[in-house]
Amino acid sequence: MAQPRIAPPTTWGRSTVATACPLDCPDSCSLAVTVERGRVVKIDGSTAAPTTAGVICDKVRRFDRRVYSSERILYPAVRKGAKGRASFERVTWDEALDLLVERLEDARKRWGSEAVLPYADGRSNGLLTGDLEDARFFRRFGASRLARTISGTWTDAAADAMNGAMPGVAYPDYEGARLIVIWGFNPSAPGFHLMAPITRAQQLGAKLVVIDPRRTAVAGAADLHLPVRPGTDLPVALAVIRAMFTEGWADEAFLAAHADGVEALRAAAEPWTIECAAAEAGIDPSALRTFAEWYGTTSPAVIRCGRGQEHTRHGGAASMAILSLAAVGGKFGMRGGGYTANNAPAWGLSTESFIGTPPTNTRTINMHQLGRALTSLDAPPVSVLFVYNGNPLSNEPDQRRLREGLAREDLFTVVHDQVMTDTAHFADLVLPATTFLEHYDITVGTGAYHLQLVQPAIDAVGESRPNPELFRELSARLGLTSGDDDLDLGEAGALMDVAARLPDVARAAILEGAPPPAPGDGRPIQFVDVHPATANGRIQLCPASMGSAANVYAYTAPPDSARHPLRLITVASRHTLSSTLGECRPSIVRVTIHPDDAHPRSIADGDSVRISNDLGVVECEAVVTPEVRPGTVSLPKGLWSRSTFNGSAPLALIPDDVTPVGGGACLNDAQVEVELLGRH
Ligand SMILES: Nc1nc2c(c(=O)[nH]1)N[C@H]1C(S)=C(S)[C@@H](COP(=O)(O)OP(=O)(O)OC[C@H]3O[C@@H](n4cnc5c(=O)[nH]c(N)nc54)[C@H](O)[C@@H]3O)O[C@H]1N2
Ligand SMILES: Nc1nc2c(c(=O)[nH]1)N[C@H]1C(S)=C(S)[C@@H](COP(=O)(O)OP(=O)(O)OC[C@H]3O[C@@H](n4cnc5c(=O)[nH]c(N)nc54)[C@H](O)[C@@H]3O)O[C@H]1N2
Ligand code: SF4
Ligand SMILES: [Mo]
Repeated sequence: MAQPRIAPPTTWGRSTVATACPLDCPDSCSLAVTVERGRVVKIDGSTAAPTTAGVICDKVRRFDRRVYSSERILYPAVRKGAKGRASFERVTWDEALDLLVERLEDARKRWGSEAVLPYADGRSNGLLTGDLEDARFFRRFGASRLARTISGTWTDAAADAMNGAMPGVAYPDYEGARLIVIWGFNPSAPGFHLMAPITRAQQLGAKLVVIDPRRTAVAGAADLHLPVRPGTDLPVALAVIRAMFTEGWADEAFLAAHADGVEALRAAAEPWTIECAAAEAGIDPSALRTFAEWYGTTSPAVIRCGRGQEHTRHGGAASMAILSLAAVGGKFGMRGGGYTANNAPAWGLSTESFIGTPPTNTRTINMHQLGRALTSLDAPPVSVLFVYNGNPLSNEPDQRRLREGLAREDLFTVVHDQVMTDTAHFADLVLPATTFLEHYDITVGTGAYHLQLVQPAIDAVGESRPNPELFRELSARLGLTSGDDDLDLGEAGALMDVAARLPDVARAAILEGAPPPAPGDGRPIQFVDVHPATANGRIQLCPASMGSAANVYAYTAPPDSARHPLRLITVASRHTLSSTLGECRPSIVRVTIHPDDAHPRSIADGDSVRISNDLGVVECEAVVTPEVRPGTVSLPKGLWSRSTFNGSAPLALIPDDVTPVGGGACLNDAQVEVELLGRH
C-alpha cells in the first residue's frame, strides 16, 4: 500500500505542513501550518480544499493559544485535594495506567463491567481518534454504552429514514439558487464559508429567507426574516406544506413518481393554516404567506437546515417537515435546488467496519442524562467514568445534578483531555491528550465535501498521547487484545489500518492526495447524481420507523410560565467551538435580551443580571438589543464556569428532558426569568 504523504514533525528549521481542521464545524478547512524550531508559528487556511480558499476562522488561526496554553495538561496527574478543587499531583504514565487498570478491574469485580461508563462525544474527532481503538476497548471490556443523541442525531435519523441520507447541495451551488432558505442555522458562526456563495447568489438576484428567533448577520442580509418563537418550526413548516398543496404549488407529478407517505403528510399539515402557524410562531402571517409563495413558485430553491430548531421538544419532527418541503415542491433535479443537512454520509464510510469488534448489548445511558445516571443508578452504579473527546460539564443539561454526580466520593473519574476543563477539575486521574496539530486523523466534512488527512505539525506537547495509543495500551494491559488489528503499529500504523478499510477512491485521497472522490465531483445534483438510498428508492415522507405521522407531527405548545416567562436559547458563538477554546473567552458572558423585555425589568445594556428558573441560576451581564425577538433571551453555548459571575453555565437552567423520539436534548426549551443584579 502507498505510504502516507507525511513528513515527521520537524524539530529544527522552518517548514509548512499541509493538514486539515477536524473540529466540529461543517466547513472542514484545509490548513497550512508553519512550524519553526518545533513550534507552531502560524496557522493559515490553504487552497487544497476549494471551499476554504485560504480563509479560516479566528478560532483555528489562533489555535496555538490552546496548544501552548498554561492550562494545557502536560503529564498524567492524580487528585490530591477535594473533588472539583483541581489539586493534582504529577505521576508517570506507567503509574497512571497501573492505577486506571486497577480501578477498572476493581469496578468489574465488585459490580460487573457495566459499572464502567465511557463519555465521549467525538464530533471534533475524525475516523482515527473517535470510534476506533476506544470503541474496541470498551466493547471488549463490556462497559455500559453511551447513547450519543446530540447534534443532528434526530435530523440525521430523519434524513436517513426519509431519503437514505441522500447527500445534499454543495456550497458553490448555492450561487445558482434563486431562493435560499436558511433555517435554524447561523453561518456567521459555524460554516461561514457558505456566506460567499449566498452573497453572490443575492447579487445575481436570488432571494434570501432566514428563519431564526435572532437577527443574525445572515438574517440582517435577508429579504425576509421570520423571527419565530423557538420551538415553533414544526407548525411553520407544516403551514408552508399545507399552502403548497392548497395553492397548487406542490409538484404532484414528482410526488407520485418518487415519494411515499404523501397523504399522511398532507393530513398532518391540514390543521396548520398560515394564520394558525403564524400565531403559534408569533410572526406576521403575511410574512409567512410570502415565504410560502416564494418557496412555492421559485426554482431552483435550496434549504440549509441547521440545529437551532432541532434542539427543541419537537425538533426532530420539525427537521422532517423541513426536509419534506423540497420533495413537496419538486425542488430536486437541478443545480442549486434541494437541501443541505449532513453531507458526511456521501462517502459511504461505515464506522462499524473500522471497529471490527461487534457492539455489546450492555445497558445504554443517554448522554444528556449523565447527571441523573451518576446520581441515581444503582444496579450497578456508575463506578468508573471515562471522559475523553467530550466535556460534559460545559455541554450537558442539568449542570447542578451533573456536578453533584461528579462530586461523588465513590466515583472514579478519569479525564483524557488537552486542557484543564471544568470536567477535568472533578477528575481523580487526568491524562494529557494531543491536539489535532500533534496527531493523525482522517476528517470527513459534514457541510463541505471533503475527506482529508490530518497530520501532526509538531511533536506531542508535554507527555500527551493520542487516543489510539492510549486505548491500545489499555487493551494490552487488560489482556483485551485479539486479532491482527492489535498489532502495535504505532499511530501511523493505525492510520494505515483504517485507510486499508476505506473504499479505493477515499484511500487514494488520503494517502496520495488524489482529488476528493465525492459524488458528482463534490457538487452532486439531488435526483441526478445522488438518489434516495431507501429500500424502494423512493422518498419516505412519513417513514414507518419514525412512528405514525399523527404521533410524530403532533404538536403541543410550550407551557406558558408566569414565573419564568422568557425562553432561553443557547447558540454557537464565534469565540469557541462548543466548549473548545472556552479557556480563551475574554470576559464575563452577556445574555441578549430585547428592549421590550429589558425595560420593564429595569435592565440596561451592560447591567449585571440574574437568570433563573427552578433548576438553577446564572449570573452574567446583559446586552439589550432588538437582535433577539421579544420573549426570548440568548446565551452562547459551551461556556466554562469562568464565563459567568457565579460559575454556572446556561446548562444549569436546562432540564435533562429528552425528546420522545430520538432521545435528543431540549437545549432551546428552557423557560427562565431575568432580573437586575446590579449596575456598574
Ligand atoms: N463558531 C462555532 N462554530 C460551531 C460551533 C460553535 O460552538 N462555535 N458548534 C458546532 C456544533 S457542535 C454544531 S451542532 C453546529 C451548530 O450550528 P447551527 O446549526 O448554526 O446551530 P446553533 O448555533 O445552535 O443555532 C443556529 C441558529 O438557530 C437559531 N435558533 C435557536 N432556536 C431556534 C428555533 O427554535 N428555531 C429556529 N428556526 N432557529 C432557532 C439560533 O438563534 C441560531 O442563530 O455548529 C458547529 N460549529
Ligand atoms: N447549552 C447548550 N449545550 C450544548 C449545545 C447547545 O447548543 N447549547 N450544543 C450541543 C452540541 S450540538 C454538541 S455537538 C455538544 C458538543 O460537546 P462536546 O463534544 O463535549 O464538545 P467540546 O466542548 O468541543 O468538547 C470536546 C472535548 O474533547 C477534547 N478533545 C478534542 N480532541 C481530543 C482528542 O483527540 N482526544 C481527547 N482525549 N480529547 C479530545 C477537547 O479538548 C474538548 O475538551 O454540546 C452540546 N451542548
Ligand atoms: S473551525 Fe470551521 S471555519 Fe474554522 S478552520 Fe475549522 S473548519 Fe474552518
Ligand atoms: Mo453539535
